[in-house]
Amino acid sequence: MAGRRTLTIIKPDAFANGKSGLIIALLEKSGFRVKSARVMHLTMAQAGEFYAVHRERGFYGELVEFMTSGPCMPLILERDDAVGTLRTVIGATDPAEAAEGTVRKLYAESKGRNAIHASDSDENALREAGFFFAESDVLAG
Ligand code: 3AN
Repeated sequence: MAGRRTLTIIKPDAFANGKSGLIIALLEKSGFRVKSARVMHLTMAQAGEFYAVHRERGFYGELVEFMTSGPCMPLILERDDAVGTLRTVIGATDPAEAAEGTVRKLYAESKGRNAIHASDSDENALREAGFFFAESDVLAG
C-alpha cells in the first residue's frame, strides 16, 4: 500500500527567490499537510551523502554545489498516496517539460536549478525523512 508520508526540499534557488511560501501554499492546496519543517544550509558532506545514488552521474558535482549554494527547506508532508501525488504536483525534472500548474513549471529555472526535490519511492521517503528529521520532530496523527 502506498504510504502517507513523503519528503520534499524547497531547493536553494526557490528559497532565495522568496518562493517557499507560495510553494507550500500550492502543496497544501494539493491536499498535503506539513508534519515537520526546517531551514538549513547543507554542507558539502550532507549534500554529497543525500545525493550519493547520483555519484556516478555527470551532473553530481553541479548538483552538490547547487544544493550547498544557500539555505534550503526540507519538509515532511502527509496525505494519501503521498509519494505519487507529490511527484505529479512537482512536475518533470526539466521545467521545460513540466505540466502547467506544477511547482517546477511555475518556479524552476532549469533541470539543475529546479526548485524542489521529492522522494521517488516510499522506501526513499522513509530514508530521506530520517536524513533530516528525528521521529520526535514529526507531528503525530
Ligand atoms: P528528480 O529530482 O525529478 O527525481 P533525478 O532524480 O533524475 O530527478 O535527479 C536528481 C536531481 O539531479 C534533480 N532534481 C536535478 O536537480 C539534478 N539533475 C538531474 N538531471 C540533471 C542534469 N541533466 N543536469 C543538472 N542537474 C540535473
